[in-house]
Amino acid sequence: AEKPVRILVTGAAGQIGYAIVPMIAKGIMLGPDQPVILHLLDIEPAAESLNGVKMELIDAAFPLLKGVVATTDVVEACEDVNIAVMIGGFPRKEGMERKDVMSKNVSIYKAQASALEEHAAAGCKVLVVANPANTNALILKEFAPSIPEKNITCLTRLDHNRALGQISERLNAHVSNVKNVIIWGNHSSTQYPDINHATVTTSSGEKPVRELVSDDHWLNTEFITTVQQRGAAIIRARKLSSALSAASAACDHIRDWVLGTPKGTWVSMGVYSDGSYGIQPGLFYSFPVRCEKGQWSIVQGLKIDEFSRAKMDATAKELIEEKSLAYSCLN
Ligand code: NAX
Repeated sequence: AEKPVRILVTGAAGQIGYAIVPMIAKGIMLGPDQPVILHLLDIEPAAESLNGVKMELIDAAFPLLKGVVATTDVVEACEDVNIAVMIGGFPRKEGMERKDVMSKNVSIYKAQASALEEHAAAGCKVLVVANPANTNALILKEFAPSIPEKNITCLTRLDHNRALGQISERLNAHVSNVKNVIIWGNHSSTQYPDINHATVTTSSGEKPVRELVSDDHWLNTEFITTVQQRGAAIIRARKLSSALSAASAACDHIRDWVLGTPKGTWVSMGVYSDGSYGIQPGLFYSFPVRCEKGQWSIVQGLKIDEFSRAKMDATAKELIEEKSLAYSCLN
């Protein structure tokens, strides 16, 4: 049997945490043959609830689950982990300034970066889910200099999957036949969902989305805003933010990163910009990536028209502002 992989989930007593831990324990993240040990971290006020999650994991008798560490001690949580899914963070509460929320998250991600750097297993892969996801990933990278930047990413796969879902609904096509949408930029309402390279497999072969959805106006307006605002629409409907779809997307993100993207397919991941597509290096920005042998690489050479360029730059600009806000919280 394979050696268990140790997976850290922070914010494990929260909504997304509660949705993702059974998925991981059932093999949805790393496949049906890979045993796992879950490391669950939350903060002291949630300790009892966290222990309840551990009890339920035991009660579910998952064959792949070889152990559960539930703790409020960040060092214990990070010990020897191979994968870290960072969901814990400080939520924005009514009446709070953006800077105050940023400042709380900067201090959380600074501390957790150091714990990961000192205690995680070599080669640990990190996925930041907690908002502001791109900027939390940047802070984590800054304060864990010995973790290669290639091993730190943030989640935009939920936005990517939402874009697939909207095209699928519009065309009445199965979602698994839709591929190669792109989410560019920040996981926020400035993100740019781009379908210019997306295709749908039909009975007569692979067709561009632009050709099948002949309504360019819809693609250039309502489609984009629906994806950008989907999180808010879920909150209005559920009175709670997205959880099962976020958990599922986080599993998709890690699975594709570790096991590879299917041939001819790319996915969106927030990664450290190397300047590709004219995006300022030193930002965590969502790009189209392919993964192979546990490594992602940015898909190169896609043609970018003027419409896309403007939207890609607008979301980069927001990330530059977030970055300076985050840095101002460090002093
Ligand atoms: P919840 O408030 O239900 O859960 C968050 C949990 O984190 C709580 O149990 C809290 O006690 C814990 N926590 C707080 N500080 C912590 C710390 N320092 N260490 C460990 N745990 C800590 O939020 P939930 O709905 O689960 O969302 C979690 C995060 O995901 C939020 O920041 C949210 O904004 C973000 N999201 C990101 C998405 C993405 O696509 N990147 C989509 C979904 C989600 O909105």
